[in-house]
Amino acid sequence: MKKLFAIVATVASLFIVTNAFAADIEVKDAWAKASKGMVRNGAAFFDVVNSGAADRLVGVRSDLADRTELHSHIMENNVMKMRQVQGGVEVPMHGSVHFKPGSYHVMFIGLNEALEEGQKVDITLEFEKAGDVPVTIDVLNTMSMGPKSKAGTGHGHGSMKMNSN
Ligand SMILES: [Cu+2]
Repeated sequence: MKKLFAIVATVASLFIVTNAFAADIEVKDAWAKASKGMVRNGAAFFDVVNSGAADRLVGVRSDLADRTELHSHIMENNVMKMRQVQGGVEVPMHGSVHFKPGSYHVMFIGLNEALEEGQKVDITLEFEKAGDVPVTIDVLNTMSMGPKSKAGTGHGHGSMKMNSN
């Protein structure tokens, strides 16, 4: 009986710890560009907001494409190139990281199907401490600059408002 209690307590504490980490990471405003014609690659963007200790985004996976990778853009000989991120992306304590065009992005290589405007697709971000964080992505028109121009509302203060009643 004592042993059973110990196991239950251990499982319960693991559950609490896992949830505490996951709750610290919030992924907002996730969007991707709709595919054009025969283009088989795509990119997704979002904001990672961390209300806890420093963490690291170490991977991404989806079943949308042959490969789903974390990419960044670098300037090389005055040419913008993209590279797969090595070693993950640091998410600072009580800070945020913005995945946006020309910067960090999630890259879909070899899309199984075109990304259609208005569609929602799912990916999973893998954090070193928070673990797997599922993210739903809105597919937008390629002419859009992102969800901000679409929503027309303030940005980034949603969770603060929720705490202030
Ligand atoms: Cu890329």
